[in-house]
Amino acid sequence: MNLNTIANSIRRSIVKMNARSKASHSGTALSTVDILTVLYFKTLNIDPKNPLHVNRDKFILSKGHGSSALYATLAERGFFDKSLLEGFYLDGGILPGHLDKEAVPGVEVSSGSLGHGLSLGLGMAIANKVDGRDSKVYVMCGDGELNEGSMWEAIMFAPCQQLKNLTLIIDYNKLQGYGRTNEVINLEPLSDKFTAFNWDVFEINGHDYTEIESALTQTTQKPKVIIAHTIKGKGVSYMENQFVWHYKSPNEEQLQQALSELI
Ligand SMILES: Cc1ncc(C[n+]2csc(CCOP(=O)(O)OP(=O)(O)O)c2C)c(N)n1
Repeated sequence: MNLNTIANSIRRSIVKMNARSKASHSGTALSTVDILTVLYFKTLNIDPKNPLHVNRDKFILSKGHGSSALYATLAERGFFDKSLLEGFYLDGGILPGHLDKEAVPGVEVSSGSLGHGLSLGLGMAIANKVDGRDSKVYVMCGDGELNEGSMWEAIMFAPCQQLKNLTLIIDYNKLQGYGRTNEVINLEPLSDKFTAFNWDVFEINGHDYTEIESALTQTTQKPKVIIAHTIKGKGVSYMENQFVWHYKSPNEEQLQQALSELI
């Protein structure tokens, strides 16, 4: 299966999950899918049959309100049965609206309260280094999540520890919970900020599989940040770059339109 086919299947799961449970955050989830697809189907050293093996790479979705994307990706990769997705965010289901590491195999960290994933990943990267493991740690955050001061504490700390096994991926979809990122708290010049904090910086199109894979696999001597330019709602025409899809869930007609576009 090619990556585009896999990503479309994940996107179909996401819109169905959010329509069924009337959940928010469809746009949030859809912007991450191409990166998750490359990570889980090309890059990460993981084994769905042995999800806790000690030498595995770890991925943390720090923007835990995009949970539907990670659950759908893990199911697509075979960590658990896709039928569990049907109970997402519903009474009786086992997949909560924000990420729960106890819910299903493959979720490394419970998240949803923004600003914590990088610090947790940093600790895991230090543990790998101390224990002499080659395993890598990848953390994805939102651009709005960079409003959290705790993010910048971790961004300062990682280079001091020379954590070349740590990668931060910024899902830079330019929208957040209360509007456009450059109007809420402008992050620019973002690349210069990370360079000044002593990270190796890669800036890519977060929907181009070649660029994603290339940035993920570059070896560095410092912690790596991938500033991934993405589109909130990517793949569903009426959701793309539309702030309201941070909150709304698709009705039946909108769901059918989305599914017809994701083939
Ligand atoms: C500590 C904390 N404060 C506030 C929120 C409420 N909240 C949920 S999503 C969101 C916006 C996140 O924007 P961004 O990181 O850009 O993610 P996107 O949905 O755009 O991908 C906020 C403020 C939260 N989840 N955690």
